[in-house]
Amino acid sequence: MSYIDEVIEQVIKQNPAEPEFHQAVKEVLESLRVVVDANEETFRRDALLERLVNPERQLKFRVPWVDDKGQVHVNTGYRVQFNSAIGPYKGGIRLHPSVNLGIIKFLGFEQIFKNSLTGLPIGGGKGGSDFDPKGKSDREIMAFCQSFMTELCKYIGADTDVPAGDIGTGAREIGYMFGQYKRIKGVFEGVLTGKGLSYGGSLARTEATGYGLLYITDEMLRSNGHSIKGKTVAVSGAGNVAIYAAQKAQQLGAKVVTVSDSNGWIYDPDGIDVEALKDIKEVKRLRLTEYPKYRPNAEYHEGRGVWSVKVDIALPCATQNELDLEDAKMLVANGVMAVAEGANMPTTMEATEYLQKNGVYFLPGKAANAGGVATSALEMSQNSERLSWSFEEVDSKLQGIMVNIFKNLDAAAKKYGFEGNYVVGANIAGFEKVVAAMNAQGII
Ligand code: NDP
Ligand code: 2IT
Repeated sequence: MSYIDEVIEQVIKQNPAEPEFHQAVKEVLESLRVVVDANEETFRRDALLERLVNPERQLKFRVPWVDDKGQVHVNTGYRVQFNSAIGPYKGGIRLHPSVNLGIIKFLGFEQIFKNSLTGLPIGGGKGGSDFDPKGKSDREIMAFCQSFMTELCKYIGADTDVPAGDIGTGAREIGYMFGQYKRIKGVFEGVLTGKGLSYGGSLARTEATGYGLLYITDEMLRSNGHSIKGKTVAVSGAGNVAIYAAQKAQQLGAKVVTVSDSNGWIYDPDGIDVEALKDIKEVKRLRLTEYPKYRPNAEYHEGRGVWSVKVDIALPCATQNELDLEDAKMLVANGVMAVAEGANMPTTMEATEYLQKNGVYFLPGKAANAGGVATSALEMSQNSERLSWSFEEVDSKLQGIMVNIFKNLDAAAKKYGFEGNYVVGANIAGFEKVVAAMNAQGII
C-alpha cells in the first residue's frame, strides 16, 4: 500500500466519527501523490505525513454561561493548534450548533496550507464552540464570549496563537473576547484579529475575504483569457464573506443575482442590493425574508436552490459541503464557467471532480478565501509596529497577495503536469513550504 493510502487509513481509524476531517485529509493527500511518491522513502522514515495530520495540540473545555432568565448553560469550547512550522497558530473561531472536534480539525488542517499559501508567517489553527448565537441578547453573547475566553486565554497570545472570526464570530464577539483577554492577562496585544478600528483592528479586514475571493477569481479568469465584467454570479450565504464578495463582484462589473441563509435564498434579477443586505444582516441581524421588502422585484424561496440559477460564476460562501454533485450537474447544465470557494470546503469531492471534468475553472477555498487570514496577518504586523495603515495600503497589499497565490498555484500545477488543476496546484504549493519548515526544525 502506498504511504498516502496508509496514512489516510490511519486517520480514519484513529479519528472515528469525524467525516469532515477525513474528507479534508483525503482531498489534500490525494492531490499530493506526485510529490509524496517522489520522496516516499524519506517522508516515511521521518513520519512526515503522520506529523502533518496529527495536531500539535487540541484543547477541549467547558464553557458555562448564564442566560437572561438566570438559567445556566454549558457549551463545549475547542481550540486545535494544528501546525506552527511557519508561524504562530492562526485561524478563526466558529460559533455554530454544528461545531464538534472533527469540524474544528478539518478547518484547522485546511488552515495550515491556506496560511502557507499567503506567503506570510502564520501557522494553522482553528477554534470554536457549539454555542448558537442566533436569537441571543447582547448580554448573553457577552456572557458566553467572556466565559469562552476565560479558559482560552491560558493557551493563546500574540506570538503563540492568534484567533479571529469565522461563522457566528464577527466584530461584536471579537470585541468581547478581546476585552476579557486583556482584563485577565493585563496585556494589550494583538492576540485576536478582526478587532474594531478603535482598538487595533485593520482597515479592510471586514471586506478582505470577499474582496480577496474576487481578486483571485479575476486573476484566474484573466490568465485564461476571460474577464469578470458582464458576468452573472451566484453567491451563497449572506454573512461576512458573501456580503463583501457580492460588493466586489459588482464593483468589477458583474451582476450578482443570489444570496442565501440557512432557511432560504434570494433571487434578485436586477442584482443584489448590497446596502439592503448589510442593513438586514449587519445592522438589524434579521433573516433574508426581509429582503423583498427592500426590493419588490426579488423572490424569496424557502430551502436550498441557489445553484439551480443560470449563472457564469458560482461563489459558495456559506459552509462546508453546501454544493454537492446534483448542484454541480445543474451548474454545468446551465453553462457555468467558474466556481471559486469563499467558504471552507463548500464543494463535495464528487462535485469538485465533476466540475473539473466538465472544464469548469475551479479554485479551492484554501486559495480563494485566503484573503481574510492574509489581512489578519497584516493586522498582526500593524499591531506589532503599533501603527495602522490606510484602507488603500491594506487593500493593495491584499490584491498583491491574491495575485501571487494564483501565480504560485498555477505554476505548481504546471510544474507537476497538472496544468489547470488548481486543487492540486494549491495543495502542492501550500505543502512544499510547510514541509521545508518542518524539515528544517527537526523531528518535533
Ligand atoms: P457568517 O457567520 O458571517 O455567515 C455565514 C453565512 O452562511 C450565513 O448567511 C449563514 O446563514 C450561512 N450558513 C452557515 N451555516 C450554514 C448551514 N449549515 N447551512 C446553510 N447556510 C449556512 O460567516 P462567514 O461569512 O464569516 O463564513 C462563511 C464561510 O467562509 C465559512 O465556511 C467560513 O469558514 C469561511 N471563511 C470565513 C472567513 C472570514 O474571514 N470570515 C475567511 C475564510 C473563510 P444563517 O445566518 O442562517 O446561519
Ligand atoms: O477560515 C479562515 O481563514 C478564517 N476564518 C479567517 C481566519 C483568520 O485568522 O483571519
